[in-house]
Amino acid sequence: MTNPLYEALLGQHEGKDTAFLHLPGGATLTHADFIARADRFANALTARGIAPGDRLAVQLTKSADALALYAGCIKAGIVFLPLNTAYTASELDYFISNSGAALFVCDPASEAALTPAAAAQGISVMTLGTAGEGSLAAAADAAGPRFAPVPRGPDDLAALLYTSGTTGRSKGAMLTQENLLSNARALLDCWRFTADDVLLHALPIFHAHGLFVATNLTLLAGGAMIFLPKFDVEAVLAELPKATSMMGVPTFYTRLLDEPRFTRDLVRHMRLFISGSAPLLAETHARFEERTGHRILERYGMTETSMNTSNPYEGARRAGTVGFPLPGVEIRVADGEKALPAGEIGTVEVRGPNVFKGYWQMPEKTAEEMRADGFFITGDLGLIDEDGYLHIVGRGKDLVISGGYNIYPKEVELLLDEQPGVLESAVIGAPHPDFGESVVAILVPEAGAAIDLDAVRAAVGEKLARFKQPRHYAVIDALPRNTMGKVQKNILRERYKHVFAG
Ligand code: MCA
Ligand code: AMP
Repeated sequence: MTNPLYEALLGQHEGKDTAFLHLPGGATLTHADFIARADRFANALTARGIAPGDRLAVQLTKSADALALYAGCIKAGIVFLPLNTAYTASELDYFISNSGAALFVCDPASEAALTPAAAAQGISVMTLGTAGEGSLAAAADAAGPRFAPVPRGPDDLAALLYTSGTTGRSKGAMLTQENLLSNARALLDCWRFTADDVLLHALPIFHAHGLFVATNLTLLAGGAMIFLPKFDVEAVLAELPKATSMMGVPTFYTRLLDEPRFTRDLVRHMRLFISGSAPLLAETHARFEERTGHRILERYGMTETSMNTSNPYEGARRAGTVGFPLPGVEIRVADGEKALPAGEIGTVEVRGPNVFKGYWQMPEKTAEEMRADGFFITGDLGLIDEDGYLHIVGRGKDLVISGGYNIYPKEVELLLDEQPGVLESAVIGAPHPDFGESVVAILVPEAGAAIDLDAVRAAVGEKLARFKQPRHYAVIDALPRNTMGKVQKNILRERYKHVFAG
C-alpha cells in the first residue's frame, strides 16, 4: 500500500531542483527543498507522538513553512486542520474541542493568547513563525531530513475543514485522499496546468481555494507558485509579469480593475485568470475583458466537494455561469427528489469522487445533506441552460459571502440576541463594492430598552472574526414576518440593499 496523494503531489518531485515557491524577497524553494522541509515536519510531529489519523489544528500566517507543514501531514498521514487566521480565541475553542485535535500550532505572537483555549481542551501548543522561528520550527530544524511516506488508502482522511452551518454550529468536512487527488486531476485536465506554469498565489492557505485548488493543482502539474503573503495590489501588480496564471475571488479582480496600472500590456503574456468562491458579476467579467482582452474562467465549488464545475478552457466562457461538471463529477438540479429539466431553477446537487466523506462526528447532519443515491445537496440554487452551462442563481441556505469568506447569519444572530436590551435580531448580506456582500445587523430592542450599539460592537468584536462582524447596524421596532412567523429576510435585503453603496 502506498500513499497516493503524497506520490502524486510530492513523491514525483523527490530530489528535483525545479522551482516550486518563489518567495517575497527573491528566494526560491525547489521541490526538493520543500519536500525536505515537509519531511522534517513529519519527523518532528511523529517524534511528539502525533500518529496517522490524528488531527493537527493549525492557525498560521501564510508562509512556505506553513505550506510545508501541510505537505508533512500528507506524508505522515496526519489529518491537516487549517483555521482562518481571523478566528478569535472563543471561535478556536470550538474547533479544537470538536475535532479532538492532538496538537495546536499557531504563530509565536499568538501563543500567549491562545494557550489557555488549547489548555482547556488538554492539548499542547507549538509555534511556527514566518521567519523560521518558533518551537515547531526548532523541532523541525533538529529533526531528520528524510521521512518514509506513511501508507494511506483512498478513503483515509487527508484534511478536516470546518464550514459554518445554518444552525450556527460549524461542521468539520472530512476530506479523503481520493477527494483531493481526484479533484486535482480533474482540474489539471480542464485548466491545462503544466510544469511551465507559474501561478500567482495571493489567496489564504486555510481554505480549499488556496490550499487545494491552487496548491494541489500546481504540485500535481509540477509548476511553480509566486507565493505572496496576502492579496496586496502593489505586490500583485509587481509580480504579475512573472506569472502565467492567477486564481482569485472576485474581490481580487475588482480591486485590480480599480487600479489604472492594471493594463492589457501588463498581462499580455498571461495564460489564464480563474475566479471562484463567490459569484463574479457579469459586469466585472465584461470590464475585465475590455481592459485586458482576457475572459476570466469562472468555476464553482464548496469546501465539502472541492470543485464541481468550470467554464471551459477552450470554448465559450460565459459570464454569469459556472460552466460544466468537471470530469467524473455529476451535477443535477432538483426539486426534492425530482431532477428538473433544463431551464428550471432548483437545488444544485453533486455526486462524484470529489464529494466529502461526511461531517466529523455528525452523522445526522451528513445524512440530512446526502440523498440516498449519493448526491450531495449543496444548498445553492441553480439552473442548467440548454447548452449545459450551470448558472448559480441564488442560495437556498442563509449565507453571506464577503470577499470569499462565508458568514452564516445564524451564528451572528445568536450572539446579538444575547446582548443586553436586544429582543431579537436578523443578519443579512447587502451588496458591497469591495467584498461583493457585507454583513448588516438589524436589531429589535426589548420593550422600553435602549440598545447600546457601541457595547454590542465591542461584544461582537471580542467573540467573532472581523470578517463576520456587521459593518452596518439598524435598530427597528419589529422584524417583518410572514403568516407562519418566519422572518422575511427578502424584505430586509431589499430595504437595506443600498447601505454600502457609494
Ligand atoms: C478582510 N476583512 C474582511 C475580509 N477580509 N472583511 C470582510 N470580508 C472579508 N473577506 C477585514 C479586515 O480584517 C479589515 O478589518 C478590513 O476588512 C479591511 O481589510 P483589507 O486589508 O481591505 O482586507 P484584505 O486583507 O485585503 O482582505 C480582503 C481579501 C481577503 C483579499 C478579499 O478577504 C481574501 O483573501 N479573501 C479570499 C478568501 C478565500 O480564499 N475564500 C475561499 C473560501 P478592519 O480594517 O476593520 O480591521 S471558499 C472555498 O475555498 C470554496 C471551496 C471555493 O469555491 O473556493
Ligand atoms: P465554502 O463553504 O466556503 O466552501 O463556500 C461554498 C459556497 O460558495 C458555495 O456553496 C456557493 O454558494 C459559493 N460559491 C463558490 N463558487 C461560486 C461561484 N463561482 N459562484 C457563485 N457562488 C459560488
